[in-house]
Amino acid sequence: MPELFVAGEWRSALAGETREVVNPYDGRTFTVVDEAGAADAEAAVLAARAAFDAGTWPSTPVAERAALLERTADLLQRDREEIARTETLDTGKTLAEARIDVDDVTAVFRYYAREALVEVDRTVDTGRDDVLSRVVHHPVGVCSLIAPWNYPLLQMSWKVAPALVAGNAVVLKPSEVTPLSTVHLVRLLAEAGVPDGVVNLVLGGGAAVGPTLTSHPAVDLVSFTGGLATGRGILKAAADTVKRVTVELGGKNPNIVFADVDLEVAVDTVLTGVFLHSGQVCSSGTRLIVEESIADDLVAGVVERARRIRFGSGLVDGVESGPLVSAQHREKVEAYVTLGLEEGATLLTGGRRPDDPDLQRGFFYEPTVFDGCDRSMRIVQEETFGPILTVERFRTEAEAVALGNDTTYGLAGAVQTLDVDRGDRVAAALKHGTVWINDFGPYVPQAEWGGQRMSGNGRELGPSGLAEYRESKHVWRNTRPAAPGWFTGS
Ligand code: TXE
Repeated sequence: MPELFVAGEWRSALAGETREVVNPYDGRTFTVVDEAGAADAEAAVLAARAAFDAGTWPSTPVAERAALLERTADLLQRDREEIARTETLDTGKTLAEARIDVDDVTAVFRYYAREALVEVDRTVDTGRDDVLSRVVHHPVGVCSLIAPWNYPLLQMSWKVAPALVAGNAVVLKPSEVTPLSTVHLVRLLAEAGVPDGVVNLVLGGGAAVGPTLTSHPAVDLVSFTGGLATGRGILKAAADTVKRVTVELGGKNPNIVFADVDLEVAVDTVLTGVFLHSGQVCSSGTRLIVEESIADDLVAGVVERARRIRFGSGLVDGVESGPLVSAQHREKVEAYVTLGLEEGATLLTGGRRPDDPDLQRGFFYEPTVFDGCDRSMRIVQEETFGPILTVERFRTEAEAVALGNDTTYGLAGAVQTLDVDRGDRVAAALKHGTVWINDFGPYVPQAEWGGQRMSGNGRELGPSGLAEYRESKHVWRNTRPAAPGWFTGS
């Protein structure tokens, strides 16, 4: 069955092109998918435009649109194992993580099914008894939803669930590296009864289909999650037609640890924060900022645990970490390790591919810890998106906060301390879109997610994540029309 979905029809690419999808565990091609080009992207955009302008979806009662999300959530759970397996094959993550992803995606669909029913239209008191004034909301229109490869289905769900329930028509563009779970999702949306043209899917390289999705005049909104350089290009591409744009561009996230913590808990929190999914997480806790008096002990604990992380196929029980997503991405991570060494950081562990003969075909990389880092280093400032922890030390709370904010990014950060007041003070001072106190990583669909500064614009999740997909309109009704009488001509 072909994998592009346009105007309610599964199609092959117009130019007949295909792409091999590689399993990062063994470097083997495990399936081939259709590869869209610019003409397919244009067809998808026009199908969405037609569905939005002439179709019934934008005016369908919100309760019916919410019901479609609920049905999709049920179908996601029906196919949970199959989708999780697909995600593991495609990304290399463990099946346990992939199952959690499917459950989180389901929760996002259910959350927006409920949240959409919350009344946001309102009556305005103008101070005049001859006027009825209301602020009402409409869907924005045609939305291009562009997702990355680290959480393919999860990040797409943060976009597609609110976009649909708000009444928009969408074009989905998953990463060319990990397209399969999104194909499955679109099949489920079709099965759940989404009208033709309301959901369209193009697979393909960003350079080939991206410009159409981000600059076509028929597109009203672009929501993008991915790298900073690509995000900048998208903001420019969307500027000519002044589209609404939301971008989530990753981070360089500090994990600040004070000396009063329980050391074992802190070691585990730091380890999970940075090495989960091999650090391929936009909110990964890649920057350890630790109080000097416990730094040696904490770092020694992290190094010891990092060396024991069990690698392998994500499909095998007991495996704790998979490979990096692609050969190309591993090269990027390796280049950062080389840079770290050149910059004078001290390599405590990792910094290499594992020796295990069973792992040689895949894109594995050992968890890496660099001590002796400082904020002038690029390894401390730039997003490596790999299993690399840098260690900086501090003496005072003010110094810790200054270090935590010394980044051009602002996606997430954390503070570990048993002093409640200090936890609150540091959380208040950190300029990041999410701050965890005594934790690292959790999120819920009800709470906004997004970046400050160069981590991006706009928010996903929570009520704000729905508001992105709604236009507001002020409707002023004069109930006793009378001549304004402004110009008398005399
Ligand atoms: O991402 P890209 P890449 C970071 C991470 C990583 C770097 C590059 O540091 O090493 O970004 O990763 C589509 N118009 N993050 O190259 O290119 C592309 O096809 C429209 C952070 O894989 O940003 C894919 O669907 N779309 C991050 C999506 O953009 C374009 C998650 C993301 O790809 C396009 C992943 C274009 N011109 C990587 N070019 C996070 N914030 O979580 C590409 N795309």
